[in-house]
Amino acid sequence: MSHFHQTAEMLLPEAASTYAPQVDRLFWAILWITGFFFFLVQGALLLFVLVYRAKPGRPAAYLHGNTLVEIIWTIVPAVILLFLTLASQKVWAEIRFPKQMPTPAVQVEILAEQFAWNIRYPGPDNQFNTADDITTINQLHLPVGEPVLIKVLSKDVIHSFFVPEFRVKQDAVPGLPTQVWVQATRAGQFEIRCAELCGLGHYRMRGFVTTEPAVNFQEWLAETKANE
Ligand SMILES: [Cu+2]
Repeated sequence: MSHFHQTAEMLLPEAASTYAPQVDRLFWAILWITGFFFFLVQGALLLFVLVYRAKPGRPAAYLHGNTLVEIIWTIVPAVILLFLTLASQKVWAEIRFPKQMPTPAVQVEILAEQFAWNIRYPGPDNQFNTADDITTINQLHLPVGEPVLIKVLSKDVIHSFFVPEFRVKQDAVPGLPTQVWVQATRAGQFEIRCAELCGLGHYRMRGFVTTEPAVNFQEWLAETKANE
């Protein structure tokens, strides 16, 4: 890997989900394109301000417009935007379209409330809200290498479930259950940050994600159940 790429990757949180690299590629593509045009336009602006500034004896020019130039500066951004839309759409569909979500190995429900994350696993019967459910507060454990379906709910106001390393950010809206899926690619410890200002305690609405081998995950579930 080149030195540049190492430096660039340090600007983003580490990638810990299967689709994180695709999201990052889009991010960099958009940043490079918009960055290039930003400097191009600002440079031209500066140049024009200097070159065409008021000078004694030089009358202001009257320009009615230039159809050719206008067509070019409309078509070029349109083509770029179309390209970005198509590229984004593919990734978006893979991550967010329920029909394209992989069959989950594990399901978990996350109920946000001021100011905590209530986490619920369905237990052996795979049904939520039954006696064998396993519940925790602010402690989300996931097995590495297995698709997990996360149901996102809210008890009170709008929160947002955000795990930067997974490249997942999903609003938790009262009355509107939503779902995301994630497959962790490495074992580690990450944070859930609430990404929607949800009240005075918003700053301390923090959860913890532990990704671990499936065996350890199952052990943790059993332990958590036993300690309930
Ligand atoms: Cu919140």
